[in-house]
Amino acid sequence: MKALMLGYGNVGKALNSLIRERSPKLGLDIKVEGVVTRRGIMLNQREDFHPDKEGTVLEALDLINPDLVIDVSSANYEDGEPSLSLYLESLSRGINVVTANKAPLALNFSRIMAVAEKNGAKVGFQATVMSGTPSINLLRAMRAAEVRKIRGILNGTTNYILTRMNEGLDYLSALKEAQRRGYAETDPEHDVNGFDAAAKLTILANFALKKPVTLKDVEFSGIKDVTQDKVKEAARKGKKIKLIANAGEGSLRVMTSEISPEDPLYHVDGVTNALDVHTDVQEVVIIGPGAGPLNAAFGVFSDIVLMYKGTF
Ligand code: 80F
Repeated sequence: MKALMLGYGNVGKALNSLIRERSPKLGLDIKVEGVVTRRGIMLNQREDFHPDKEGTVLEALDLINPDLVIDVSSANYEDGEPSLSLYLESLSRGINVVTANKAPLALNFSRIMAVAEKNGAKVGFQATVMSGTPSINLLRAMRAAEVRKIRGILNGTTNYILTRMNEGLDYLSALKEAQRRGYAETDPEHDVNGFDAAAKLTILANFALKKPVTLKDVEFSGIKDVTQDKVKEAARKGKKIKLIANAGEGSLRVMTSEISPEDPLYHVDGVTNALDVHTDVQEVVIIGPGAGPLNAAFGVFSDIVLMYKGTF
């Protein structure tokens, strides 16, 4: 199988290693024949990116004619480009897409899925929500139930920062640690102002609650007004401040909240994320790493394995 990859940062590099190391054991024959970044197109596989050619990702699509397109490029919340055009063109040619990039889906979920369906192509997006912890793919397995409400901690960077602040570290040092560990977005403002969690909630609302919403429909704020004093004050009351995403009847919201130990989200610390899904049959809570290059790459790779070796 020929693959074209857009983006080659922390996640792209981790994914390349996963594909190389794990595909043979799983009976998958994947060859990444092209990698595109802002610097051009790399046609021969190398550990470090060196462009072999100038050109855009759409030119690379024509050049390589892949079976699979993988998007591990930075989120562009202005218009979702160049990823959006890449998905629409690939899907209209019947080429499957797997992505870790939330922006195109948070801005144009319905449009992308309609093109996929019309052309019998698939879109994998597990890594966009909770990285390698099955959230989207858990929901795929729960299709027989009707999802009524979703609540979660959906951003690893902010949960890591809040946890470290609770341990006494200042905000900026905690953010720097999260960046060093590869948890943060290319622009970390997208994490701390709630944008990233709002994008994930938009994707979940579309997929699980079948609401045709976009990022504009989410009311969100981040953690920038959380001070050390506020964290300490919450701790004195036996509580913790968490950035909570909520989607239910009518409301789509991401905001900080003081929660107590009885709340299943209270014990979710560090880069760990959690998703509490209420369906008409049962409530399911899933907890696991929400960020990290290997974790996000694992989410992408899991989609590829499910697409070609399982059911999707
Ligand atoms: P990084 O900045 O390392 O790399 C981005 C790559 O995209 C670079 O190669 C860059 O050249 C390329 N690129 C940017 N704009 C381009 C353009 N216009 N054309 C071509 N190439 C372009 O970013 P990461 O960390 O590798 O992330 C890649 C994608 O994975 C992004 O969309 C992330 O949102 C997504 N992702 C990353 C995660 C992580 O842990 C997690 C899941 C998805 O919860 C949190 O705290 C979240 N911040 C993490 S979610 N790194």
